[in-house]
Parts: sequence; C-alpha cells; structure tokens
Amino acid sequence: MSLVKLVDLPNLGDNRSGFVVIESTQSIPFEIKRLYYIFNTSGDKPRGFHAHIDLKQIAVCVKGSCRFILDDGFHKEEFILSSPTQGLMIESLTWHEMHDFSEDCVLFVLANRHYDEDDYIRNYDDFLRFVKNKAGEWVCS
Ligand code: T46
Repeated sequence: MSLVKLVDLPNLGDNRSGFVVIESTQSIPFEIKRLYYIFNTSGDKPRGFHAHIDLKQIAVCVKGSCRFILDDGFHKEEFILSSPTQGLMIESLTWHEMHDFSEDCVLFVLANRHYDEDDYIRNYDDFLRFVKNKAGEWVCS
C-alpha cells in the first residue's frame, strides 16, 4: 500500500481567482484541532525529521513546492507537493522529512490534535524500534 495518500481539494475558483474551501470532517477525513504554516523557506534548510505517535495531518503547498519523504519504518516514498488543490496525508507513525522547499513555498498543515511535544519521535532509531515493536505485538496478538 502506498504511503502517499492524497486528498483532493477542489478548486471552486472562477475568473477572479482560485478558491479552495476546507471543511473539518467534510473535505478532509478528521476534525481539525490546529493549523500552522511554514513560510520564508529555503531549499537548503529541510524540516521535519520526526514521526508522530497519534497525530494525523494533511499538508498543502498553498504556494510553491517541497519534496516530502515518507517512511513507515518498512519502506520509504517521496512525493513533490506543489498544488494548492492537493493535500498530502501524513499518517501517525510515519517518519517525514520536507526537503527542497522553493523560495516562495507556503506549506499549510492541518492537524487533528493540539500541539503535544510528547507525541513526537524525533530520533530515527527510536522510531524504527517503536514501529518494529508495534508490528511484533500485532503479529503475536
Ligand atoms: C510536522 C511537520 C510537517 C509549537 O510550539 N506548536 C506547534 O503547533 C508546532 C507544529 C510546533 N511548535 C514548536 C516546536 C518546535 O520548537 O515549534 C518549533 C518548530 O517545530 P518543528 O521543529 O517540529 O518544525 P518542523 O517543520 O520540523 O515540523 C512541523 C511540525 O512540528 C510537525 O508536527 O509534522 O511540520
């Protein structure tokens, strides 16, 4: 199963502009508790490098582009996010990195939980241990 899950965000725009509406639990599959955005980016300053234990998120490049690496501990995929009408699901227990930000990039992120630093796994070896233990528990139970 692909790690790249895209959410279509239809453009309701007309000859005045593009126009996208995101409604909690309607156009996206969770209730939005928090949103944040990343801007003033630079191509040589990647971000991310962590996984979340429970948090689910959707990232949208409302302007510009960046390259995501998604890794569930068993395989990795890359995806270039570059459209304001496309959301990329960042599932829990998915190590993610954002690279190659365009200078004009504005990355908008919707999250289903409030901020909690305890939900982060910021060390890759800890992440691998966590997902492999979890997979072991699942096989045994
Ligand atoms: C993610 C990717 C896509 C807060 O205080 N509140 C918040 O809601 C967030 C998101 C962050 N912070 C603090 C935590 C750090 O001290 O802001 C600082 C920068 O966060 P971080 O280094 O985690 O930023 P990124 O770009 O590596 O990751 C962010 C989100 O933190 C993360 O949840 O999945 O974007």
